[in-house]
Amino acid sequence: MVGRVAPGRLDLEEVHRFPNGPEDLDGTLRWPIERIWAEMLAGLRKAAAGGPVDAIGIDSWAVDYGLLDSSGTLLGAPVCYRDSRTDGIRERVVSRVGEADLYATTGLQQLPFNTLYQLASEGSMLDRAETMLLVPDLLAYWLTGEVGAERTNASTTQLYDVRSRDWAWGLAGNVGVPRRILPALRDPGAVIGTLLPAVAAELGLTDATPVVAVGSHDTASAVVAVPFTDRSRAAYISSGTWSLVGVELDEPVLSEAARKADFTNEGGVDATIRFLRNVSGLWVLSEAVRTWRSRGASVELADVLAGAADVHPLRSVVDLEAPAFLPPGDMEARIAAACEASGQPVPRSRTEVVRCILDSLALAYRRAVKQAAGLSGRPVDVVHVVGGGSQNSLLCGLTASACGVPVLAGPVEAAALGNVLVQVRTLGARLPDPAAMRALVRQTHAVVRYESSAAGLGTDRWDAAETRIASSRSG
Ligand code: LRH
Repeated sequence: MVGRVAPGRLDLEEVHRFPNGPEDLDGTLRWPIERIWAEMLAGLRKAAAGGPVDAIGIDSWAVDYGLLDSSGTLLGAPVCYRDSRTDGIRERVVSRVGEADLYATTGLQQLPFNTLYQLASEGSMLDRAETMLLVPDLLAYWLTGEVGAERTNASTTQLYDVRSRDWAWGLAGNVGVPRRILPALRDPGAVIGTLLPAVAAELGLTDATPVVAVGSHDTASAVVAVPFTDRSRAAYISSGTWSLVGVELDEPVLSEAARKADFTNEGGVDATIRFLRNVSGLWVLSEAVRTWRSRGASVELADVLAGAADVHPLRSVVDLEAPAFLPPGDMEARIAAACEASGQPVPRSRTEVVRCILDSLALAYRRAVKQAAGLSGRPVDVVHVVGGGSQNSLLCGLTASACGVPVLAGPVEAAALGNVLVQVRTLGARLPDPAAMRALVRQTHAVVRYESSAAGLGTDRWDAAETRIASSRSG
């Protein structure tokens, strides 16, 4: 994405896009990092061909990393968090360090794939590792030769102390993560370095081009671009492969209730706290579509979504946060199994499957928005939806209905906007804080409003749907 920013102007131009997904290499799900790197360079070359590039910023999904040896060589392509290597590891680590202590230090949701658990599954590989670099930090290292850990993404590792804002050294020692592999932390807005001469030459850019640390966790960048008018009365949903549902705070919430609700306190840009829950996302829908296509069906997303709008609402709902929906595979079959287990009708057609996914997502959003409000003591008058899901009008309408408040949908490319906004501030733009950045987003990007009455479903319908899956959730 090329961003162009000036007073009253904030544009994005998509110059290059490529598909990305984990690949099964020798029985392990890994990211094709060499291809990601090559595609990233291809995109930068196209950007450079279009005019001067003042700076570069990288954000990506969280938690995954590459290990480098002492010569700076990558020890294998990063393993994808959806790989089964972490099965059972969380339980082992938690029994050793204690769940309450873990939460008091890191304030993090217990996702089985947190970096802490991935590292704990590495075994002797850690002996060979000199440095661990999260994916955006790894790509920035290849661009600049500089090693470091950007703070918003470091905060997702469960190895970061949310109060001292340093690595959780004691915890790392306790679980056998060597001190040396955790690099120095850097703040969003810092200049990481300039392009290595060879890279600059290959891209057609000057080697004075700075690479800026942005909110390198995609969700942190997306939250920067949520067009809040009053963040103290609003929740956000960053809706893409995952859905991150929460509120922005100045201080973490580390209460027992927050721990039990499994809420996370991730670090945001400008030392804010992203108090949120990671509640599954459109991954389940995209995997369902991928599976249908792999069996020869010609399925267009727009068609199944249009069909799903006419399906009887809330007929069957499932707990999309269940571990069964994490790995790649046949989502229709998993949904059928979950419906059977909870005594609900099994969706019979593709549109019924899609409707079940969207109803279930809206139900999960409702739960998380209510919890975010209750646990933070904040009222929620409006829910902002950003990311790919903001273009899904059926999902947005259902979300407004489920949450009982209006939804403001957009911008769709929130992460790219937040990324660019932090870069231009470093370059000198007068955007002193996220509020100023959000004012510019509001001025330049329209949102679509969905009323809570739009789907014609009352609170009682959502309550009843919740009851149907409550037993599977508590079990
Ligand atoms: C969203 C995201 C999310 C993480 C997950 C691994 O893209 O970064 O915030 O939990 O990917």
